[in-house]
Amino acid sequence: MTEPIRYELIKTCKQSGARLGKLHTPHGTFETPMFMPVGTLATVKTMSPEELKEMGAGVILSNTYHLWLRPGHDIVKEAGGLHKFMNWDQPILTDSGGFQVFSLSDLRQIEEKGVHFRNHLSGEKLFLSPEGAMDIQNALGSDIMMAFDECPPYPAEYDYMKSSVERTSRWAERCLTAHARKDVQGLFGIVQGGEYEELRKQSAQDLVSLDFPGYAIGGLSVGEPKDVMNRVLDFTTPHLPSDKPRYLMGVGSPDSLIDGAIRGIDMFDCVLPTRIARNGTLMTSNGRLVVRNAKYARDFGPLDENCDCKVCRNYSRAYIRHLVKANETFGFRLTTYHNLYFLLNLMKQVRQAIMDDRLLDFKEEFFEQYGFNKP
Ligand code: PRF
Ligand code: ZN
Repeated sequence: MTEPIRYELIKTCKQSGARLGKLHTPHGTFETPMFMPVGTLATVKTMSPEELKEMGAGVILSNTYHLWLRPGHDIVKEAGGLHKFMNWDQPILTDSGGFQVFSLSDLRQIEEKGVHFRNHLSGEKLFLSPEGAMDIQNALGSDIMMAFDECPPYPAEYDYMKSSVERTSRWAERCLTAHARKDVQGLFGIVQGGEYEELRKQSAQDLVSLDFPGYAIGGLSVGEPKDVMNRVLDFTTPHLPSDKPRYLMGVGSPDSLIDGAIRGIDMFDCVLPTRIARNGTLMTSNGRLVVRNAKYARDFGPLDENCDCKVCRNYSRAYIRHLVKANETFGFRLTTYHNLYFLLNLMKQVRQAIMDDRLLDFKEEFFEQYGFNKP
């Protein structure tokens, strides 16, 4: 049987240790490190698949939990799978629903078998298990499926975290057993363990012994300080095999993308660029810009003078400010397009810096201009 997912390591940055690679999937190949735009409900909010391709998005993420609730994975399957349903013929990764159950629903109750919780829309009682999450993702037909895990809050007690990690490992094994389309969909394991070195090591070793085609690092970007996240990455990645991709879940701020790449991360996703775009906040080479601000009312320059995206080439801050303030849909399309382009372009620069063995220098330059080095 040929493996549906194959990671190709191209080179390691001599200055930082970051990895330049390619991930081959049944719907094509993308370069890594890569940022994956989030299309929760089978759409990257306000963007068409054509626009996503045009801006260089090579892979998108969607969500098991949301598509299960609406329109229902049976309907997506009947359409011919998620790629056909949404007219996106490139790679798709689906998150398992584990994290969404914990972040969106209330009244959840965790058992060995799975999680009982209430639908965040209707209040209806639901149950999701490792087997259920595999069944839904098999129906969606994503290229990369994620194991059903528990993402405990930060901070969590050591003893709770230990039992949670052990359960997440047992769930990962059940996911592998339940996964019914191993020839056409890859399944990634998710390392948990919070801030505890011993538990991260245990979690990584448990999952690596199950031999997944890729590994995610979950349970980060849940409110911990940045140096905690960097430290966890530093002591976790050495336990992951270098011939498999590593995916840092739910991380999308420019500084964390660079810090993650430096620590050997290959894939990232986050709602941040698309979510802040819809309230008028832009990522620019000079830091965040809140375009609703009165000082932009007569600013006829581009959102970012260093950006060559079609928004920055054609529309002004004053115009976009007007649209966003008037709640015009087109304004949100423009801000979303620019923010996604900005992060995809940042990752392109990161890949080039790895190629040139200068990612630490690039970080210094980028942080300086973005304003992270300011007191
Ligand atoms: N697990 C899953 N999805 C996730 C996370 C996780 O821990 C996170 C953590 N920030 C984001 N998305 N399944
Ligand atoms: Zn732009």
